[in-house]
Amino acid sequence: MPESAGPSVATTGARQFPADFVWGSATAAYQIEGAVEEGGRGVSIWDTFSRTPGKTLNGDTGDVADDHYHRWAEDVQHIADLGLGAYRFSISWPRVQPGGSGEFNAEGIAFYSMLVDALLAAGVKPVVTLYHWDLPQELQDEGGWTNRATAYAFADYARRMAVELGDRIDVWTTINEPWCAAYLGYANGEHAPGHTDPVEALTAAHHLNLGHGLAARAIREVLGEDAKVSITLNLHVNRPADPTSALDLEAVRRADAVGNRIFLQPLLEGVYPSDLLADLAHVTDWSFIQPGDAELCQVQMDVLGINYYSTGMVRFVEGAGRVPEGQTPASVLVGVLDVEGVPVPGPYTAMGWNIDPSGMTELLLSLHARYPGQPLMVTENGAAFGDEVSADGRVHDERRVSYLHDHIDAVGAAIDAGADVRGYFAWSLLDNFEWSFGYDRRFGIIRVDYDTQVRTWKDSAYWYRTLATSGVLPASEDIRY
Ligand code: IFM
Repeated sequence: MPESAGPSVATTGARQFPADFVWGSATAAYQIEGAVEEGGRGVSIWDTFSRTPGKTLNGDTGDVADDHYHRWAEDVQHIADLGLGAYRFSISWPRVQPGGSGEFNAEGIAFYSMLVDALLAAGVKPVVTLYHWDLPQELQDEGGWTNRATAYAFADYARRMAVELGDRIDVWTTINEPWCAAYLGYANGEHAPGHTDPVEALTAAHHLNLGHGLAARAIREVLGEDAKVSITLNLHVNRPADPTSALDLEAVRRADAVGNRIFLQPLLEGVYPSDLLADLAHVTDWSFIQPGDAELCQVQMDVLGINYYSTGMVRFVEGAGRVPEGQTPASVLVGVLDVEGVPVPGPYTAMGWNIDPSGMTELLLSLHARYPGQPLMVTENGAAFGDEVSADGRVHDERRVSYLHDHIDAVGAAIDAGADVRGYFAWSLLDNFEWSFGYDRRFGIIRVDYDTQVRTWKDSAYWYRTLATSGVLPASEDIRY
């Protein structure tokens, strides 16, 4: 059990956040729950994908993960002990509706109801994500997100969750990172369902946008206009390899259109960008976007969730284009756009992602400039490092503390410059199943021993507690056990 927070932090010269700023941490169902064959849960595309040889590092699956399905009470206690105001988690669609349509599963719904009640009893606001990539396999068998019907099935599921969990949820986030679901899932095959077809990916991107609009409307039909709805996007900060090159600046525009504005513009403006449609006219006729769809994608959002980890760099290369090994691609469709990802200078995290807090400020301010009235929330930010347990039994993850410090400072800088940022969620509460990287990459501020399931607070958890309970950014060295 963690020791007490101790005296409050000295405030001289330290960055102070607004009193109502929300400090939270985030997880996702498939990454932590385990118990994939318990409680009436159906099969998800990640069960299928991770059990397919060669798809994940070491053949890891989410079968057990952090065993959160059984240890949820302990995990809620950690959240409370951290002094967090909110907890962002996702609902496993196949746990509450095993086939993705038709019958709902009372046992699955009861699990989330219990979790929500426990959070509220601990004074923690539940921030729910309805889709964090674990599509029911039965829907994938019908085409998954390339099938327009999936967007409507998603809205039905959202409606039922609104009925079941009702006003106990603080923020309803429809979808986490549709970019990953569409492009990593359907274009480069790195994520479930593992397809490699650019047109499928663009179709999926549209149906995810549509699913968001339909689901948000369904939630508000059940709970009224005051229900807070949101979506979480992983937007890309793309920089030109040569800032003086008109062609490289053109590459940035193309990568921005296919990576960012394909989501932002329908969701926030009710239109698809005309430059995007033209850029990819040689790949698709976009006939999967039906008249009136773009307008349906747009709903007024109480908060726009932003996940930020690193920056990207691109250049224009006629007729070619590959994303460098180990780099986060500016877009997995860059190849068909004569855009090439360029290695970004380090330092790097264990994911191979460059560490650049200035991108956080830049992204928040660019969103504020484009959508001045739109409140923002950083729904994920964090870093994987090769953490070790030291001889003293502690995990001295100073690189993670420093990463969090610098990025939260960058959020503060954006607020100072006028961005309306309402909260910050550290990714992740716990070490967990990092998708195709399995358990090899640890993002948690709490360590999980996967043999014993023992949770151990890393130094970053102690540091984050000081911040969450004071609202003042502690120095990176300020670890209070
Ligand atoms: O673990 C993921 C999470 O599921 C979605 N956003 C990025 C994280 C780190 O890769």
